Amino acid sequence: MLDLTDPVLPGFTPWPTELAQRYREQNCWTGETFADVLAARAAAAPDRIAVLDPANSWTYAELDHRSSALATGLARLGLGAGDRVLVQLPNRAEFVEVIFALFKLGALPVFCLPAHRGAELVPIATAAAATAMITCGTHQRFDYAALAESVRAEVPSLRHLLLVLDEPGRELSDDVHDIAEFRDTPGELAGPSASAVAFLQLSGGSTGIPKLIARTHDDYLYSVRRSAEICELDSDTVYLATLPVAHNFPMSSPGILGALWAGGTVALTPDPTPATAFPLIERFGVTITGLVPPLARLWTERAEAGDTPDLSSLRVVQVGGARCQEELARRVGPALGVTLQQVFGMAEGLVCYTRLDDPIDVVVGTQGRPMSEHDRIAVVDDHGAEVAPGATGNLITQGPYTIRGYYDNPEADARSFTAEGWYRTGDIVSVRPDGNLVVAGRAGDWVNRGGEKVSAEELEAHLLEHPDVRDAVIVGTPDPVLGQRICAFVQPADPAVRPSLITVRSFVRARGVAAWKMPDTVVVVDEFPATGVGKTSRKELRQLLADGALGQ
Ligand code: OOB
Repeated sequence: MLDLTDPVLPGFTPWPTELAQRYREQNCWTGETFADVLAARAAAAPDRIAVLDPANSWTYAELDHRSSALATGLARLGLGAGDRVLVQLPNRAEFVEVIFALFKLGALPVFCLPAHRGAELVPIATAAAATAMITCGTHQRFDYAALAESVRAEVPSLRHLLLVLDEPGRELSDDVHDIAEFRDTPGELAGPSASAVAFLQLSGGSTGIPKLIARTHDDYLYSVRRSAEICELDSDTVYLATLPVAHNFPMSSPGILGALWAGGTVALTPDPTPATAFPLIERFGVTITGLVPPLARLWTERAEAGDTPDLSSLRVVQVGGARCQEELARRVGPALGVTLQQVFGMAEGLVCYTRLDDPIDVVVGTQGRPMSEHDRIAVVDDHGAEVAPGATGNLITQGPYTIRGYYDNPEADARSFTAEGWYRTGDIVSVRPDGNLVVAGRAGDWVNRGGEKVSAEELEAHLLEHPDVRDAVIVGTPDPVLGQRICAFVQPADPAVRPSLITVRSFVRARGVAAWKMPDTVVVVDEFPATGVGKTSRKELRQLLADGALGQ
C-alpha cells in the first residue's frame, strides 16, 4: 500500500511544479476527486437516476452507497491505495459501481477493453504490476472468467480475481470471488488526494501492446468538466455509453463521467448495433451518445432506411476516434435528427470538439478545436520546426490534462515527448484560420509510392463518392521497385456488386486525381477488421496483405 498523502506514484511523470501551480491558480485543477463529485451529486439530488442499463436503475444515493459498500469489502480483501486493478467489463451498470469503489479506495483501475485477450492483458497486467482483476462471467458467448484465470496464471502479482456475475450456479474455484460477497456495510474510507493518480488508461496506439497512461483526479476532472460544458450537459442529460465504456471517449469526452459531473444520467448498452441501441434510446430517453465512424455509418444507414424506434430524444451524436469523412458527416445529422459533433481526442490528453453552434462547414469539414484555452498545440515539420500557418504537419501538444510521459516507460517517452515535454501525437493536421483542426491522418498512413506521397485519407474520400462503395481504406503494400504500392480495400454498398480495379481507377481518374495516386490493387471485402473500440484497423488490413491472406 502506498502512503495516501503521497500523490506521486513511482513511474508517473508529474507536470513541472510551476505548471502544476499555474493550473491550480487558473482553477483548472480544483482539488476535487471523483469520489467528491459523486458524493456532492448524491447529497444534492439523492433520488435522481444516475445509472441505467437493461437490468438496473440506480439513483445517485444508490450508486454512492453501492460503491462505498464495495470499496469497504475490497479493503477487507486487502486491496488499498495505489493497488492496480485490471477492470475488463462490458457496458453494464456494475462498471460504474466498480470504478467508483476503486476510486474511493485510492486503488487504480486499469481500463481494459472487452476485446483484449491474453496477448494484450498479460503485458498490461505485468507492466502495471496489477494485484487484482475484476471481470465478468460469460458475455456475448465469450468466457471472460476463463480468460482472466489464464492471465493470472502468467502474472505472479495478480492475486485476486473478482467476477461480476449474473449466472447463478456458476462454479467458481476457491480463490475466485463473486463481487456480491464484497458489498459490505460502508466503513470509513480515507480517500486519495486529488493530485494522486486515479487510474491507468491504455494508449490507443496502432502498433504493439498498449502503453499505460496515468491520469490524476485533478487533470482528468478538468477535462471532464470542460467537456460537459462544451457539450452543454445538465441534469436532464441522458448519455448513452455505446462504445466500450473503458475507452477514453465514452468515459470522459464528455462520456459517463461528464454525465455524472453534470448530475445527469448514464445509460449503457451491452452492444452498439442499432438493433440493440435504438430501442434503448427510446426506452431511456437518451439525449447524447458518441460513436466511431464505422458505427456512425451503420446507425446512419439504418436510420435512412426508416422504420426505427422513436429516436426523437436524441439531440447530439458525437463522432470521433478516427477521421469522419465529410461524405458521412453530412448524412449523420439529417438521418438521426441530431446535431453532429466531431471529437478528435486521445487517451494521452488533448481533446478537440466542434461546438454545438458551429456553422455546418466547420461541423462536417473539421475535427474541431481544443477544449481548453490552456491547451497548447503546435504543428511542426519532421525536424521539429513550426510550419507556416495553415500548412500540414505533425501535431504536438501540452496542457493541463495532457500527460508528460507514459507510465514507467522511458523508451516510449523518448519517442513520444519532446525535451520540453510536448506530446507528439503522431497525427498529421493543419489548423485553419478559425482555429479548427483538420486531421489528415496518422504519420504512418501515407503511402510512399516511389517517392510520391499519397494521403490515404484523401484517396479514401474520392472512393467514397462512388455509388458502389460503402467504405474504403487505403494502405501501402511493399513493392520491390517502388517501395510501396497503393492497395484500396473496398466494402461494397451491395455485396453483389463488387467494384473492379478498372472501375475504381477510371472513377478516380475522372475526378481529376493525379495518375500516380491511382490504386494499384483493389481488394473487395465485406467487413473491415476493427480495433477494440471499433475503429477500422489499418494495421490488421496491412497484416492481412502481408500474410497473403487475401490472395494478393
Ligand atoms: C481516441 O483516443 P485513442 O487514444 O484511442 O486514439 C487517439 C488517436 C489520435 O491520436 C488520432 O490518431 C485518432 O485516434 N483520432 C482521430 C480522431 N479522434 C481520434 N483521427 C481523426 N479524427 C478524429 N476525430 O480515439 C479518443 C479519445 C477521446 C475522445 C475521442 C477519441
